[in-house]
Amino acid sequence: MTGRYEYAKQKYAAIGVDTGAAIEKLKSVPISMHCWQGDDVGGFEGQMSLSGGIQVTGGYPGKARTPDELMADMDMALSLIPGKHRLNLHASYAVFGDNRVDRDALCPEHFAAWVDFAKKRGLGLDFNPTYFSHPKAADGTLSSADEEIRAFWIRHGQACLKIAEYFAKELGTHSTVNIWIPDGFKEIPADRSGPRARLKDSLDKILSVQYDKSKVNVAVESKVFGIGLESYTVGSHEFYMQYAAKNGLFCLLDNGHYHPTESVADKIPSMLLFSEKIALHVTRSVRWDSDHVPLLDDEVKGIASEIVRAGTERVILAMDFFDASINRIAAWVIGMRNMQKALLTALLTPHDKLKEMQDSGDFTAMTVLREELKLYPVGDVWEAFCGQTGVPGEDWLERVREYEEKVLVKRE
Ligand code: RNT
Ligand code: ZN
Repeated sequence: MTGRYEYAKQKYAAIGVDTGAAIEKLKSVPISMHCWQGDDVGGFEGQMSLSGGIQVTGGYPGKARTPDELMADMDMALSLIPGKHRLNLHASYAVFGDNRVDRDALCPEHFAAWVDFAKKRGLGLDFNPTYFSHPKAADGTLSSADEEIRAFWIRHGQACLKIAEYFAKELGTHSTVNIWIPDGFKEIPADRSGPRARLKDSLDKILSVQYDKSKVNVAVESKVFGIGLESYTVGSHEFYMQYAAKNGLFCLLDNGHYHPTESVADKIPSMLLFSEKIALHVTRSVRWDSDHVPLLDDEVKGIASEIVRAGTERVILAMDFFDASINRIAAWVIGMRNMQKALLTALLTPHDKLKEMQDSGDFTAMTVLREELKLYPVGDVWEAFCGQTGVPGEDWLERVREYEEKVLVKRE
């Protein structure tokens, strides 16, 4: 292996790329791993099935049913993912003792078990209010025309900011709160403006609570449409892009939420000319927001390239997929590692050289170098990165299989 890494190191050095620096950089890029891949976006409230125009398909055995099971599964996944990362929680994953409360009354104490978990592992926590899978979310949330419903969801958003503030304080690292709502219509609306005006007002009210803006980042996530909500989405891209810009929030781009020919990679450098930071949900974009596990494909590589060119600290990275048709732990590992492989590929690219070629109009040389690079030995650098961070290179599925036999299949 050392021999192969040495060869790769020299090969990259010849085009001005330092593999050691790339590995060190990759170690410093945290990705927020979403808890919801482990239990099909179920959460711990128990009473409702998934709603909000999103859907999980597949019936692979071994879904986590309790906080302990989910935490154990996340540990298993993290043991196979190189580097130090973060956890992304949804409000529906509150760990209640005897005092169950509704979403508008959630408090830090309901997430103490998660803080404890994160502290022991040195992980940061990010957060998401849950505006779906709830009886009051049947006909809209923050854009609802029913003022009582809307007020309930505003209180939920406010409660979530306080919880994220608690995460940041306890863990000594920032916390990103991402707001996504499913609100929309199956039928062509008669009024497109009213719901958006109400959403705007609701967001203003949520953000009007006192919270530590130096530690809590708020992001807003748009989408094109949801299942059963095909004709209109209140929180559209234009809506949130403008809202984020005006209010100093992060605009969050989920690459499953655009038309199939739109490129999120191309949006990143445009957005970053106007905002210091943006946030991403990385998924595999398969027509409707299907939430397949991300592959190491051109789309993810293109996104990673833009992140590296912009500076990795300017793009807040989170994953968002929920596939129940394959082993859920393997799904986490595949998705997270693919994002890292894409970042490594981008870190091993001589961007300055390529840029010079573009600026001087030498598109021949630019194309040749880029195409030759595709067969460079990135895999050997990846193996070295895995070795240095103490996780298996390619032979990790065995461990997932063992865990499946010992733990997962017994859950049915
Ligand atoms: C849904 C959004 C949103 C959710 C999570 C569970 O279309 O992508 O981010 O996937 O909040
Ligand atoms: Zn998303």
